Amino acid sequence: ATGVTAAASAIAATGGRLLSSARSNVAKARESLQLPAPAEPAAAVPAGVQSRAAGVTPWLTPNTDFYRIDTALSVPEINAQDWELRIHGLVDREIRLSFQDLLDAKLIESHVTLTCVSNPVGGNLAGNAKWLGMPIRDALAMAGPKEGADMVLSTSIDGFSASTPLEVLQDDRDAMLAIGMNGTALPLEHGYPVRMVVPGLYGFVSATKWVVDLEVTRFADNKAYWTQRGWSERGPIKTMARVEVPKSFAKVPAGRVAIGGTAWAQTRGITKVEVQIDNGPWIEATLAGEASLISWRQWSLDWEATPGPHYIKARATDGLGEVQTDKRADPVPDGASGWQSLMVTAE
Ligand SMILES: Nc1nc2c(c(=O)[nH]1)N[C@H]1C(S)=C(S)[C@@H](COP(=O)(O)O)O[C@H]1N2
Ligand SMILES: [Mo]
Repeated sequence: ATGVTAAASAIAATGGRLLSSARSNVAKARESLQLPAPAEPAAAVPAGVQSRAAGVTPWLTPNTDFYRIDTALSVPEINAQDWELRIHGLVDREIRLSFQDLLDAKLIESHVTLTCVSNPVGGNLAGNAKWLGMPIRDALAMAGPKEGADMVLSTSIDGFSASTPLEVLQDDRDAMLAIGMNGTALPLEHGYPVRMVVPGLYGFVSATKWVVDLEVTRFADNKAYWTQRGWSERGPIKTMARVEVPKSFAKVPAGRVAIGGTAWAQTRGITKVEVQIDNGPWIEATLAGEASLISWRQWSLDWEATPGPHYIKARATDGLGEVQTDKRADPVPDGASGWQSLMVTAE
């Protein structure tokens, strides 16, 4: 038994060394990677997308500040030369795409806000970046999905999987096999060399990092990683208004106080944000500029604070006219809901 243990740990040690030298090579290759220009550049971002309230998160999230959520104990290290995406299942012909195939494809670029289903109301598991990639619909068209398929199960090199409705990957919403993030190759921890980005769906059902396999299948036949663990099989993003300034329990000077934050309802867009002070009437906030329906929208409101404690609530209305629900729900199984509510003291 001792011999077996020793042999096993010797293999583990060698594996560890190989892994760490490969790691630095992958990181180096990533840094020297030249991204191609998109055939379809991102729409210009209009002026004024940033909230006028000081202290609100930047409209474009820098890669280093982008939230990270995954099950990976160590970040997968994939050599772009070795990377391959297999597309199979209910398709006319199974295909394999190399990284070079992606570099040679007609790439699109788009600002998309990613959101995690685990984000509590008011939380910061959301980020907005400019992504560069190959439209997933183009890759799927090469394989030819068969009649009756309604889902694509995407799997990462480390065994995570996500179930995404096939129609969402075929419509015009810019779902992509992304290779670039804010003008650089994907950071290793955000899925290098290739990840999925699907506007409008929470990450757990769409945003597979280090993606290596797309199986065209049916919801009735396959369950993704988190669905097997009690989460929903589908995950459209819920409309959410977040208050970022002032902070909960902050002390603010009495007088004019700037309230501000970010709201999102990807694919539907945000048409209104309202703020309620001390259970008074709902007051319409000033919306910052809108870049698109698939990235978040910021807002601000000037408020005359009288001395004492105050309660602030916020809610958003989406592009379909739906007011954000006040019904509280936990993140499990398909995303938190309810209005954010905070207390501040003016003095
Ligand atoms: N391979 C892999 N991809 C993954 C996950 C994961 O655990 N493993 N988590 C998903 C979840 S839950 C989210 S919210 C997004 C987060 O992407 P980010 O870390 O780039 O922000 O990645 C998705 N893709
Ligand atoms: Mo997530």
